[in-house]
Order: sequence, then C-alpha cells, then structure tokens
Amino acid sequence: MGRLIVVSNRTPAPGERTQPAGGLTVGLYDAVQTRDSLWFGWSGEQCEDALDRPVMEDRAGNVTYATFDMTPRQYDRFYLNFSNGVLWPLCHYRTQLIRYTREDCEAYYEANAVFADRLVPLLKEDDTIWIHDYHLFPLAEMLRDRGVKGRIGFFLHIPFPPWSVARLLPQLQRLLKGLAGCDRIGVQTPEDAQNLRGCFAEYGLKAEVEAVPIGIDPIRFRQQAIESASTEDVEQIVDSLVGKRLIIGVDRLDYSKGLPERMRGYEMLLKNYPEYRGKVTFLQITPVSRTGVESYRLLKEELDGLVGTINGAYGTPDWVPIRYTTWPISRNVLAGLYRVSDVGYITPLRDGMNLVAKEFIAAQDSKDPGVLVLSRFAGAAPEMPEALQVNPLDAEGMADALHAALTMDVQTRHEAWSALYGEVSRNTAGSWAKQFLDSLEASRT
Ligand code: GDG
Repeated sequence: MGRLIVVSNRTPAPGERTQPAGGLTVGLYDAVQTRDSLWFGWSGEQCEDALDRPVMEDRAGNVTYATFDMTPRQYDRFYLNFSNGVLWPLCHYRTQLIRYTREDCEAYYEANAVFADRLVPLLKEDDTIWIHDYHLFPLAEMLRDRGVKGRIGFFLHIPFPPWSVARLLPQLQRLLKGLAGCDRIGVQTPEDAQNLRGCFAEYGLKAEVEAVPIGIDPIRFRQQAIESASTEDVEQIVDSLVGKRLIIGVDRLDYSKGLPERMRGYEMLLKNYPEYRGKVTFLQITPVSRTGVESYRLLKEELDGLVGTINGAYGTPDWVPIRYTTWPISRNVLAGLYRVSDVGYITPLRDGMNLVAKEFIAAQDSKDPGVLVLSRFAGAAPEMPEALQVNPLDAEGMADALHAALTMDVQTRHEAWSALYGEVSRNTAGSWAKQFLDSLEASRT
C-alpha cells in the first residue's frame, strides 16, 4: 500500500499530534498513524519572505508533517477574506455576509497554486492524496495539471448549499471544475451530496460524490469524561452550582452556530417557565475565532450585549442565569463538564456535522444521562433522531424543548441516550476515514 497524503489548510500543531483535540485531527488520527503518511499544510506562521522559505518536515511515529509559512497577504486574502469571508458564509447559506472581491478570489487561486507547487516535489507515484475542506477546492485540478496521476480524494467538512444559493458565487463553475479533478468527493450528509451533485450537473461536470458523516472516538472521549468528572477542576464548578440544573453549550464563536438565537431560546425559558429562575445555569463556552473577519467581531459584540441584557434582566444578587466564556478551556475539563450537565444545548443555524453533539452523548453517565437538544440544521441531526430536535429560530419551541429535557424521566432519558450512543459508536472517526479511503482506493485513477 502506498502512502497516505493528507492535505489541509492547517496541519495539527505539535501538541495536537499525539493528543488530537477535535474535528479533523481526531478524525484522521487513526488513519495517519496506522500507515506511512505525510500531512501537508500551513504551519500557522506568517512572514513576509514566506515564499522564499523551504517546506519544513518533521516526523512523529508514522507521520511526516510537512509545513510551510504564509505571507500576511495570503493570510488576509486567501484565508480570511475568500475562504472565511466568501466560501464559509456561502456554504452556510448566509449570503448577506459574503464580501467578494476579484482580487481575493485570485489570491485564493494563487495560494492553492502554492500548495500544489510545494506538494508535488514531495509526492511518490503510488501515494493516495486526501484533500480537506473549502480552503482547497481547486487543489486537485492543480495537482493534475502538474502531472499527478495517483488517486485524489476530497472531503468537505462544512455544508454544501443547493444550486439556487451556490450560483451566487462569481466563478462557481471554475471552482467546481477544480474540484472535479478528484476521483471521489465526500460530504457530511445526503442533503449536501444531493446539492453538490446538482451543481455539478448544472455545468455538465462529472464527479463521484458520496455522503460519509464524520464521527468521534467515543471510547477515548468517554474515558476522558469519566476521569475528568471527578477531578478538582470539574468538582469545583459543580460545587459552585449548588444544586442548580446545568445546561451546556460549546462552540467556536461563529455565526453558523446560532448563538444569539440560543440565548433567546434560554431567555424564553426563563420568561415562559418562571419556575426555573434561580434553578438553572446555562454555561456557554465560546472560544473566539477568525477575529480578523468583521462579521465575527460584530457577532461577538451582539453576543456580549445579549448575555449582559439577559443576566441583567433575570439575574439576582446570588444567581447568574448565563455563564459565558470566550476563551477555550482544556479538552479534559470540557469532557467532564459534558458529563455533569443535564442538557446539551446545541443549536446551530447550519453545521457540516457538529462533533460537540456526539461528544456530549459519549460523555454521559449511562445510569443518569443528560438530554441532547439539537438543531435540526446540524449535519448530525439525521443520525440523531432521538435527540430533542428544534428550529433555532423558534425561541418558544427552544424553551419548550429545554423544559421537556429538564423534566424528562430517567427511563426515557436512558432510552434516548442508548440509541444515540449506539449511533455514535457505530459511526466513529476511524470508520469514517476507513470508509472514505476504501472507496477512494477502489475508484479509478
Ligand atoms: C468543522 C465543521 C464539522 C470547542 N470549544 C472548545 C473545544 N472545542 C472542540 C469541540 C469539538 C471541536 O472543537 C468543534 O467541532 P465542531 O464539529 O463542533 O465544529 P467546527 O469547529 O465548526 O468544525 C463541523 C467539523 O468541522 C468536523 O468535520 O463537524 O460542522 O464546521 O471537538 O469539543 N475544545 C477545547 N476547548 C474549547 O473551548 N479543548
């Protein structure tokens, strides 16, 4: 078997290489460890002379990490402006937030060409290449143009919108033509697959698209949660709640995650069900991200204001309705906090998958499990019908679901949790990578 070449915008930071911490790194951990692999991408560093600097390689176990720096211009135009200011809102159906310029679009193609130019010399004939995510849509075709003949796969971690939305992107045809250079394209859900196939069909392009939902490592995460729940860090937080029920939300600070809507749903719970005042705490852990994009800065201001308003209106000298942090907490503490929570309140407006929903389920105590309140617009929703599914725009509906979760008897909670845990255990990070790579390697070259 040839090597596995993983290409993603960022490679895992050195600390994440043995302790994968979420999303992509967890998903690919087993796949890269169990065969000779190369993981290629941006180092996370910026410098003016980046294009003159060589690709740096370092090996850990079976994996060589090959990384390069970006110029500040590439970071701004390719990463912030085009990838996160055009493609991200487009794929999350937020067309009003798109800020398109032709210069950014060209910088996106130039940056992809740098990926291609730097990767090609590292490749061998029988390598299997697996490209990840929206930063690198055109890369497969660029590799083909440079003579790469081996198998190339692509996985899109975020949703793909229908033709009626996608066609707003100037040069959509060019983007899809680049993507069609792959032998196989994986997306998260059947809906995304249908949308992407529809867009290819509009341009008469041929591509193999398949829905392969990403998972987590439930056994490892569950173990972490069990160990962490009895640590001093988590016990201190539990003690500070003095008998209050705990609702938890965990998300990067991103407008796709439906955070203001979630706050309004919780506010509605306090308004419509006054018996919960002083009896619940909503803990929202929200590390800031992409602060270089204006819409993210505006969202943070909105959220800061909303949390203050709700806490001011409903709080009392001895009770804060919402505890809210905008910095990351350690993965261990996070796992323990999921476990001691009564409700996982995870309500994105759109999400490729949402691994937090799966982590929350994996972390629960099987004898007394918490309840998952989940947006029906998370990619995880079709796999998790036993969650209490909500529409995040419907504040009353969200409040009713929170109330249902907080009053659910233990037998009903246990039945729902068992079914959900079964699903999370069947469809893991490892099986996701294996399924995709098996079908890629069975495809034509
Ligand atoms: C993209 C797609 C898709 C969050 N806060 C903290 C923290 N996290 C961890 C979570 C989870 C990960 O980050 C987030 O994963 P999600 O899947 O929820 O969301 P995105 O970051 O938007 O990921 C998404 C995913 O790719 C994989 O394909 O599911 O739809 O948008 O693991 O636990 N971890 C720590 N501290 C935090 O404060 N340690």
